[in-house]
Amino acid sequence: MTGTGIGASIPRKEDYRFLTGTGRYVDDINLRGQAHACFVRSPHAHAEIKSIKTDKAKSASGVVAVFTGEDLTAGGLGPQPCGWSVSSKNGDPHVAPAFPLMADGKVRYVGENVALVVADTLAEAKSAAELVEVDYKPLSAVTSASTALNSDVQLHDDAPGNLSFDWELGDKAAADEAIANAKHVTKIEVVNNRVVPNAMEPRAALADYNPGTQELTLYTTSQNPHLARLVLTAFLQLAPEHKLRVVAPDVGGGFGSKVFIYADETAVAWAARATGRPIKWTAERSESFLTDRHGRDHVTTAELALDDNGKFLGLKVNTVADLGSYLSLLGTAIPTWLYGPLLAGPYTTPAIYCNVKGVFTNTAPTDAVRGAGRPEATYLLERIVDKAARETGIDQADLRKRNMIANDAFPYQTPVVHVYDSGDYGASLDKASDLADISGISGRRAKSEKAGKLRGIGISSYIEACGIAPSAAAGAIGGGVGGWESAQVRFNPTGSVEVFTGSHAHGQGHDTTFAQIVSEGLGVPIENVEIIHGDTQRHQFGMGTYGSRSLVVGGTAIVKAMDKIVDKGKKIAAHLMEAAEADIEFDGGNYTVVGTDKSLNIAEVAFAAYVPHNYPEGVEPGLDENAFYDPLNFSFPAGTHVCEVEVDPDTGEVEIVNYVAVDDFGTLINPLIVGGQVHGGIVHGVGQAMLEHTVYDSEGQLASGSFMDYAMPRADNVPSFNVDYTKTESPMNPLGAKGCGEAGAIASPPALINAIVDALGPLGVTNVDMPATPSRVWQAIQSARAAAE
Ligand code: MCN
Repeated sequence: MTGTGIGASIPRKEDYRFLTGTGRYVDDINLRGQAHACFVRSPHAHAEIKSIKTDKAKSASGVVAVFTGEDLTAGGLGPQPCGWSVSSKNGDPHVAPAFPLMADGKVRYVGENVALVVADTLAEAKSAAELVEVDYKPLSAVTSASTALNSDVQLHDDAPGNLSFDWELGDKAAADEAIANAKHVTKIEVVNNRVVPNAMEPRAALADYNPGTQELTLYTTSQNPHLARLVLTAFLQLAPEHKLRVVAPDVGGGFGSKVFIYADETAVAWAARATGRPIKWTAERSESFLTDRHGRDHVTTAELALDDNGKFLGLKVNTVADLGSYLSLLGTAIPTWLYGPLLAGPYTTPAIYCNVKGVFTNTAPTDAVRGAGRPEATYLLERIVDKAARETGIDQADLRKRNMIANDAFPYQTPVVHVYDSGDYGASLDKASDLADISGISGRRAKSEKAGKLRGIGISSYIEACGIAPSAAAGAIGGGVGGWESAQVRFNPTGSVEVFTGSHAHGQGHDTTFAQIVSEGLGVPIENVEIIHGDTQRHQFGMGTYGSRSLVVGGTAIVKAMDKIVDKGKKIAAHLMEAAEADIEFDGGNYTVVGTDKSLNIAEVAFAAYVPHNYPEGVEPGLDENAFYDPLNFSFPAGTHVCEVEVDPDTGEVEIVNYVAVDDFGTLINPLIVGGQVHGGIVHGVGQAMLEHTVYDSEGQLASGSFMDYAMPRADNVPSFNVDYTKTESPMNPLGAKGCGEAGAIASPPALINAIVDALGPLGVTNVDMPATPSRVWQAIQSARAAAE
């Protein structure tokens, strides 16, 4: 398509400011008289705090104030909430120990907040932080969830065995029966490694209190400023909702880690009011490593039952999920409701059972990181399906195809909650297989062998649930908030349009794609459309951005508001053209009297709405409409990714030589942006699968707490991707769209690991855990060779 409407691959409007250094991030904002904050953080993973002495720090040069947890509690601030209730299989609610804003007599992970120092300059705040004297009594720590379940180390008195919940989903008896009667059962144990989200811009806060109006403004790096305000006011008692303004201006990436409002930002906001000074805090990279919410960290065993035709009969999954030291906002939801219901994948497996134990350890709390639960489900499923193909001797693509849900089976009810909206899973698999030339792999393998290398190819057919979430569904399974989104579409008198959305863009290109939707829907030039978000004072309420929801939920809210604008405009146009409303058609920005050449542009109608000298009786002036949209279902993007690797058996080095992604995101608003999201997602997953290794040592120190120790993927770790699409429109939203922001991160880890296992298969290797670093791959090769001797 040409032009700027839906389907046009236009460059991002926002790139001008990002590429010219004129973006406005929290740290770019400076207020008169601002002071600076530095946190004193626990150096111990587990310790009692016997005393905290702040006198020396308080009298240090430039210090404005020093606060501890006692001050915050005395100031009325509550503990940090967990926003999702999960029940154990015996019906007990999950155990939710208090998560204080600052350590309360005990610290439970390295980096936990112990005190806050505020000073005139950052250097003074840092120096004074060194003078805060904390007397710790170190305790033993436990940093692995499986160990924690049977450890003498107890993190919380109210969580015996460090267990928060023992959750289940599905039909255990049916899965057991399928396994008992199967022709073949494939068993697997997989580790889904812990990852640190590492957004380009670290978390930051700048808080400003106006004693005249009692208004507190918090500029912060949030993916959902309205939700932050809700948590700060409803749960943390920071301020009344109408007296707190949260602004998330340009935000340099989040990847899930900025969904939550953290203790640091909360403490800074409270301290600004307590001291009467604006206070700024920007996390340093090592603080981010220690204190941003981490993701994944599952150990799972599973069994897949197959009949003699390779049909999946049942799947049984047991997962131990590391929750970290405390329950984060969505910490209970990610390894349960965002994981278990995805275990059907694109397949017809009739009996599925999943058990998840959520466990506390002396590590940073875990929560949503790009994909959040869905990468873990997909990784397990696509690894076990691949293993089953090897064990049964059925071709990997063929085994998947035999088990895929048929095209005419939609809406499709899985045995684990979800009803899939639409899809053609076989089409993506076929297209990806062709593009990756799977059938030609033996020739390429032979060539690699001649060069002393091993070559392998891996498939990952995924499905994911995005567009979180239908409010009733979220409420029914323990969610604390609704999943709707809101929009306001406002015509200005001169014909430009301002669109306010509760979604928040921090790299996803909403300024462009949302403007494309509005430009097409209202027939207004795209340069006359402004997308406004990220400020609780400018837009009434919204649920923010996560779970690839912004287009399918937020975009639909915009469509609904536009519908109201068009309808109201029709009344005005009918009056101005002296015609019946029923005879007016709206198309391409023009209201026309059917069958005549009488026509008015929507900009003329907008002007009349604000200068209503000649105006229909009973119609309000103005052209400004609001809509709230609550989705009826999730949307279910799906696809197949194929990865081809070459492994150097002497060094264990893996090179990704080809990567094909075929995704179904329904209608694409902007294929250029979607392609970018797919690229970013794949690299995110490749990082987890090949490089990113979060290591806590036995004392609970984060041994991989910097970019020197934690390898993020770089451009030379990936090839040029071959990205393509299939299309089944989602019937769940008027755009027919499905979300795309997480798909790459969900699909790519199993594609890569399956490719490595395929390459090493001839040596007898059946498993390589993520991250498949050269040393791990080399070791797997050595062990296989030793076993073969
Ligand atoms: N889009 C489209 N056509 C579709 C689907 C989406 O044109 N069929 C466009 C959308 O209009 C939007 C973009 O693609 O401009 C992503 O849309 P969507 O899938 O709705 O995802 P969200 O906008 O809700 O973004 C959230 C998602 C998540 S959950 C994470 S994590 C993530 C991601 O997006 N974090 C990101 N992508 C990121 N990209 C950047 N640069 N930075 C992050 O932190």
